[in-house]
Amino acid sequence: MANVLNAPFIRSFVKTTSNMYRLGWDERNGGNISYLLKEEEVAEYLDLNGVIRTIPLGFDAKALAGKYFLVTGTGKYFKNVEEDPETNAGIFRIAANGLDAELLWGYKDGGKFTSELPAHLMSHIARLKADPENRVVLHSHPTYTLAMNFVHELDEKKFTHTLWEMCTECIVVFPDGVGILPWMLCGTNSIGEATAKKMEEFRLVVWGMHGIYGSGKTLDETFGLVETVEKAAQIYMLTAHLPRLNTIKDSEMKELAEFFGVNYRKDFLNL
Ligand code: 2HA
Ligand code: ZN
Repeated sequence: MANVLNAPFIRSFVKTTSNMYRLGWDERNGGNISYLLKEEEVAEYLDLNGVIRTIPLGFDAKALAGKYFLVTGTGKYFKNVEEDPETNAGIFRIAANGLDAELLWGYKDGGKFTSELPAHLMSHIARLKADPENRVVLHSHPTYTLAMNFVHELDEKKFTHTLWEMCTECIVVFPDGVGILPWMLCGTNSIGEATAKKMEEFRLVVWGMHGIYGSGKTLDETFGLVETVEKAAQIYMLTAHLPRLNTIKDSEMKELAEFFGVNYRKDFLNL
């Protein structure tokens, strides 16, 4: 059987965690990623009957029973995934009862999946209903997005509108806008349920004064979504205290969305 460390899904996972770390978005153990794998791609590298351990999930994920996930480990640092993926991440299947993770690879030091697994799996359930091709959920603490949380109203329309105004391509990249949750205790089923509810409508969800969740079909696409929000937030934070002489007008954003044929949140523009 081929070495799983050479699998494209591990290579792209490692590359993503390293990029996020180097961008300063995932200090210490900040951030987590879950990647829904296809059974046939896992079977190329791992014995599907070789369950190493069974780990209780702590919530009901029956809607995902039999599905395979590659997920960062709890307490683990994005910085270290590249040099030792097998300790810092794991691959598991959701058991038929929907209540356990059946570990097939990883968490080598006896560890387990991220404490934010409820938010991840509940978001996967919500996103798969909106888009059957959705495979990635990622959480991060991007610097400027977080800074913006402290100085900008945490209102979905106003926050999205400000981001859209900051980069010409924003309305095309995330026409569905950004959902926002108020500050909440993290690592709980409650924040997981609240995140998943927002994910029914948005691929991006800000956790007030904490960070952001993004979802998408591939790691690149999902990373790119968060990267685009972060770039817009950076422009905002670099200019918010200066007199604004120019802006991208709502009529221009509409023109962009129509030219690129994206289904944008019309109620987030003031036309
Ligand atoms: O896993 O970012 O929200 C570390 C975190 C918790
Ligand atoms: Zn976090």
